[in-house]
This record gives sequence, structure tokens and C-alpha cells, in this order.
Amino acid sequence: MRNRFNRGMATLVGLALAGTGLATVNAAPAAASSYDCPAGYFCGWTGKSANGSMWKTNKSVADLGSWDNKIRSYTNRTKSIACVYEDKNYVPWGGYWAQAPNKSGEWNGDPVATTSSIKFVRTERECSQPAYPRWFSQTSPKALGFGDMNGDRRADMIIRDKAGRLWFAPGNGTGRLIGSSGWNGMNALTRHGDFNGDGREDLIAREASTGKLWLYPGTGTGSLGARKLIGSSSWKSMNHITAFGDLTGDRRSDLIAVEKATGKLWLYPGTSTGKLGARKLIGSSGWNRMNALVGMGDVTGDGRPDLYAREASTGKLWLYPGTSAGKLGTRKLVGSSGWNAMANLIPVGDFSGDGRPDLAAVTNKKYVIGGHSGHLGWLVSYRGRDTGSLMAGERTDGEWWGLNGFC
Ligand SMILES: [Ca+2]
Ligand SMILES: [Ca+2]
Ligand SMILES: [Ca+2]
Ligand SMILES: [Ca+2]
Repeated sequence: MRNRFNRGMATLVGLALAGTGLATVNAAPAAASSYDCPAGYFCGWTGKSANGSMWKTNKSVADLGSWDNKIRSYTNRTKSIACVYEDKNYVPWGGYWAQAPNKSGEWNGDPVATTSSIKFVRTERECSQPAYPRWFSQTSPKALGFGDMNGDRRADMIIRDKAGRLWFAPGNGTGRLIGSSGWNGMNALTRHGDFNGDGREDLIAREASTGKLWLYPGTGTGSLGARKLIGSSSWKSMNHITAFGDLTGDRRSDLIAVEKATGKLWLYPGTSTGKLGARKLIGSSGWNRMNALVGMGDVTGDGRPDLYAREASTGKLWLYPGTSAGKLGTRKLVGSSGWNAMANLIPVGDFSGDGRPDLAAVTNKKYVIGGHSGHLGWLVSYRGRDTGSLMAGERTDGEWWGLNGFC
């Protein structure tokens, strides 16, 4: 909770700035010494309006020394986010402000000169948090065949941050970088089991600019190998690309997706070559009414993977059981309302340790706590029941904010 409190403090600083008219402004060039700050530097001034004496740095500074509590205005001309702390040594609890890069001539006022340390980071959450969130999972009594990148029967999480990096979280609260850049160029990320036949879970991503579908083979350690093209630009016409598990019964993982133009649901069977076979229609219409598909794994206990889907207009969550015919059976309600308050529904298998698939969710700003909405960035854990439905959600961690997707 102290992190959340701290984030609140940072927001208050921002409001105070806005209220006193000292927030970021475009000063007239003739009057502004803010132009004196060279590109690539963070500069602070003793004056309120980028005037007086100027101090500059292009590296993080844990103790401003003689400039401690002297900066009354500043500009960030680096390409990083500058965390401007009230305390030394980047201690966030006393309050901080996350300053995005400023344009030349812009500056930010500080009503009280309290700055004591400055740190440069790639994403806002790194002012007070690791770049990745804390993910915990219990060892499952059995291997479910998905959700586990490194084969230890603990459900893993893959996290994309706002800088376009990809992180692997093995379920013990730690994280490891597995993709250093460029992942924000993908507009679909999904994984569920093994596609290329080596027994290791793989990740599938769609490139936004081209519509191409790429397979990133898992190496069995949580890392990803060299990607392979598995789908042409035609994937641009699809929505909700979802790795699903083996619906066709040939022990190969399959993919499902909704055709935007028609609302049809298609199944793309995995093949022995690691590519996808000829698609099959498994839902004739109406799937555009769904705004999330979730490849849950086998929640009904018949050995076939099952689908959850969220209805946009009602926020209901439906279970579509996989059938022996390689299709989906009659749907059943598993969540009666409120599911539109979730930004992400993340099926990573059994993280509670009872052998049944569970569902992780991250809230958006519609999420209500204590009668008030606005609580984005909570991890809510839903343990699976043997009926295929879910137990009540448990608020697990409030620090899943400021990220850009999970799978
Ligand atoms: Ca694992
Ligand atoms: Ca594989
Ligand atoms: Ca099933
Ligand atoms: Ca479970």
C-alpha cells in the first residue's frame, strides 16, 4: 500500500503545479533561459521560471549535494523519464514526480524546492517499482501443458512494459528480461502450449505494421529463440488471436481468432511443421460481440481445452466447452457482470497449486473498490473450480499498473 500512497503523493504534486499555474508551459523564447539546457540533459534552476543559476546532469544523481532542495524549476531534455524525488537515494516514499521528456523551451515549476535526488528510467513505474510486477505461483501437482515456459510446473507470466521490453516472471516474485526492445510493435501476444513440436511452450505475436504472425519458440528456460514466420499479412483482418490448446485432438496446439468483417470464429490447427493448417469454422457468427477470448485450458475436466469469452455489451464471462468433435459446445455463464473492469484476462494455467487452471486478471480504471472506480492496475486472482467456473476474485497486488500487456 505504501507504493500506492506514494503514487498518490506524486499526483498531488502534479495537481499543485497545475493549480498554481506552474505546470509545464511553453515559455516565450525571448524570455526563457530554459533553452540553455542542452539536449540530453536534465537541468534545474534556482529560479521559478527556468531562471537564476542552472545545474545539469545526464546521469542519475543520488544526492544533489550543494543543490539539495535548491531546484525551483526544471526541464528534462533526456530521452528517459526523470524521477524527481523529494528524498535522497531515490527513496520514493516521501514523494516523487515522474517527468517525461520535455521539448526544447518547456520547463516545469516546483512550488517548493524539495528535490534531493534524480533518477533516469525507461518507464514511469521504475521510479518506485521494478520494471515488471511481482508474480507468484504455486507448484502444480501435474503438468498442464501450458502456462509453464521453463517446465517447473509453476505458472509463468510474460509481461510487456511501456518501453516495449518483454519480461519473464517465473512465479517467485522475480523477473528477467527476455526481449530488449520492439515488442510494442506487436498488437497481439498469445501463448498456450507447444506449437513447433519440441515440447516447450512458444509465444505467438502479430506485427502491427505488417499484420504478419510470428512464432517465437520457447527455449525451455523462459527465453525465446529466433522467430519464424507462420502467417502472412492476412492476419490483419483478424481479432482476438488466441492460442488455445489442442481442440482437434491430434496433440498439437491450435489457434483461434475472430474475423473482424464477419464475426466468424476460426480455428487454425497446429501441424507437424510448426505452421498452421487450413482454417476451420467453429463459430458462424456473433463473435464480434465478444471483446476478449481466453484460452483457459481444460476447465471442465474432459481433457479438451475450453474457452472463456467476454461479452462486450454486458461484461459477462461465458464458458464455451471444447467438444470431442473439435468444436465448441453450448455456452454456460461463469461471470455474471463486471468483467469489463478488467484490462487483461491472463490464462497461465494453475497458479494456485491444485491442478486446475486459474485465471489472472488486471484491472482497468472502471474497477471499483469501496464504492469508487478508478482502481486500475490491480492483479485479481480467480481460482478455478471443478465445475469449470471460478471462485470469487482475490485482490492480490495493487502494483500491476503502468504496463503494456501480459501473456
Ligand atoms: Ca514455470
Ligand atoms: Ca515449442
Ligand atoms: Ca474441457
Ligand atoms: Ca488452480
